[in-house]
Amino acid sequence: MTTLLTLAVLVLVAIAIWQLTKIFELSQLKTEQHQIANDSDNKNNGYMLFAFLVFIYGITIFSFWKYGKFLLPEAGSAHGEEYDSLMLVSMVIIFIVQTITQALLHYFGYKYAGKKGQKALFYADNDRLEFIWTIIPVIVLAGLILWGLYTWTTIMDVNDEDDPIIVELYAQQFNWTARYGGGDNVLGGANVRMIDIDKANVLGLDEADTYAHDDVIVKELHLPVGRKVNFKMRSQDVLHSAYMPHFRAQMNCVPGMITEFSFTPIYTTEEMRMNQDVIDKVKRTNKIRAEKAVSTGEAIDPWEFDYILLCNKICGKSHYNMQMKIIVETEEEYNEWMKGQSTFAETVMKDDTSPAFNTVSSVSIGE
Ligand SMILES: [Cu+2]
Repeated sequence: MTTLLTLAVLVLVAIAIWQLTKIFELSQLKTEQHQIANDSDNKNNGYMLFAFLVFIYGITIFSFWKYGKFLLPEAGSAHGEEYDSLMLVSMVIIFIVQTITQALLHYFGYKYAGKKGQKALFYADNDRLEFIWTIIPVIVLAGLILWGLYTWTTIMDVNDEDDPIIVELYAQQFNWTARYGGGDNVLGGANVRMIDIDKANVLGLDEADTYAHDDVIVKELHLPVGRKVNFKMRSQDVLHSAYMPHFRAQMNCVPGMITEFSFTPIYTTEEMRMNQDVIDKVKRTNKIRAEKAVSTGEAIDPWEFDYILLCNKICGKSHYNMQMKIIVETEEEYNEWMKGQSTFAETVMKDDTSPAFNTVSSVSIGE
């Protein structure tokens, strides 16, 4: 590898020296005539501009066809639709404008290529043209920005209306832990200084705070469909980012402060598995898995779709594996699941050796 890099550096240095001597030659008065572009060179460059335009459009169409299927499926949260519309409209406008201006750029390069004896026209200004190309972007951008600001403030408005469930997402290198407020739906006080590894109080909950006693700590996030969730994020060590792509949600987790995000899941995991895009993705993934199983001779279980919480800040060597499964289910299923969980008082505070978590880590942490 080092040899290859050294060779590459040497080649690049050689090219740089060659180019420098050429510039030096060109800057001399007695330049040879073949170094100056003639009409035929200009014309060829004009054709090449068209060829490049075809290449740009070709690769665009190819990318849509080949990679379009990797986009996220329909949003699984109430605010997701508005977010997606904003994204789609912005992208469509950018796409149309770029397609037209790119074509014009290349066409003008061809049409007004240098010709012997032809001089460029000095054209100082045209008020009407200036007005048109100023006012159109102003109107379009103002519209997009206002719509964007409106969407942003609606999504980011975390409030206690509609009786939301309060859930803490706790980030640490390299896993997530979730905590529910329990019966009173209020999270007990916690601080990293109160972390007690011997007692498995890994979230640093305040034992003296009665609100903490019924808190439920889990390693798999369950959410009832149609009920608003207010997330409160904490980080133990470095910057992390709670990213839930299917819900169009992301919020940084910052050590020393609590950040918030709120959304309402609208489809259960089961319903999302019925989505055509998800079915196709599962099929494609399992095909790759099956091929891999044949080539390696190892049995690989087929993959099933699940909502997921990922970390979206490069927070260390196992960042890629920092994830937690999210299960959206009906209210009854959620209540049933919640009944089976033990509280902070029943686990850590009893001072026994049982683990603080209800569900043993479902995430394997790679090296
Ligand atoms: Cu992280």
